[in-house]
Amino acid sequence: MSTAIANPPPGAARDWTIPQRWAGYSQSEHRVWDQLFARQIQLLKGRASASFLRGLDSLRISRGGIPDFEELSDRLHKLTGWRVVAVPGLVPDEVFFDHLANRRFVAGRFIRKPDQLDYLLEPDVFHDVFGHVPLLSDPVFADYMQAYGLGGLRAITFQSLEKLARLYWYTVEFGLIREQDGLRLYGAGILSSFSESVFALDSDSPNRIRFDLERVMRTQYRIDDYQQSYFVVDGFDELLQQTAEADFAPVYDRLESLSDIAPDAIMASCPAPFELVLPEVWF
Ligand code: HBI
Ligand code: FE
Repeated sequence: MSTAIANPPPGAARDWTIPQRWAGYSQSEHRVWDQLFARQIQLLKGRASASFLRGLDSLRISRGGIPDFEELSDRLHKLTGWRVVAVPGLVPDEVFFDHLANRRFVAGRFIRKPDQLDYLLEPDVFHDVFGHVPLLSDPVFADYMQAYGLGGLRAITFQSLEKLARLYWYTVEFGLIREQDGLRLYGAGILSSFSESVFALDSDSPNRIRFDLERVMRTQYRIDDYQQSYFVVDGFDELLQQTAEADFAPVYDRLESLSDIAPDAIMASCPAPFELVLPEVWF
C-alpha cells in the first residue's frame, strides 16, 4: 500500500469525481438497467433486508432507467445527509475513505453491456446504485458507512488496510442479517447479483457465521467465486457500535499475533455448529 495518492485521470476533479452526464445515456443503456432491475426485484422480495426494500421505495429507485444522481442525492440527502457522486472507476483507498467520511458515496456511471449482464470487472452503476444506495437511507447503516470511512483513514496510518477491507467485504458487500422471518441479504455484492442472491441464502455449501469484528478481520476472502463464508448480524447497530467506538488500534494490535483464517474455515476453538448460524442454533 503506497502512501502517495495517485492523480485523478484527465477530466476528473481533484477528488476523482466526474459529472454523471445523465442526458448522455443511450436508450439501450437505460434498458440494461431496467432489465437488471426487473430481474433482481423479483428475486429479492423475501430475500433482501427490510431496510433495503424500504430504501428502494423511499428513494424511488425503480425500473425507470438509470437514476439521475442529482435527483437521487436530493432525496437521499433529506433522509440521511448522504449524496451520490460519479467516479470513473475504482478510486484509491484514501480517496474512497475520504468520500465516505464526508457522507458521499462514489458510484460508477457506466453500465455493463447487454450481453454481459453477469460479468463485471469494476463496479458499474447498477452494482453501486441498486446494490449500495438503498441502505444509505437507513440512519444506522448510513452512520456505519461514515464510521467505516473514518476508520479507513486511520487504518492507512496503521498500515492495517487489509484487515479493514475484510470488514467492508464481509459486511457492506456480502453481509447477511437475521430478521424476524429469517436470514436476509444486505450486502450489495449479493443484492446486485442474480445468482449469488439465491446461493447466499439457499445453498447448503457456504458457512453462515455469527458476525464478530475480529473474526471477520482475520478472514481472507475470494473475489473470483461465491463466498464460502457469510457473516450474519442481528442488526446494523451491532456494526455501528463495533466500528464507531474504536479507532481499531487495540484490535489491530491483537490481530498482529493471530493468524489469518481461510475463507472456508470453521474455527477450531469455536467449532461447528456453535460458530455456525443454523435456524435452531443461535447464540
Ligand atoms: N473505488 N469506485 C470505488 N468503489 C469501491 O468500492 C472502492 C474503491 N476504491 C477502494 C475500495 N473500494 C476499497 O478500499 C474498499 O473495498 C475497502
Ligand atoms: Fe460494492
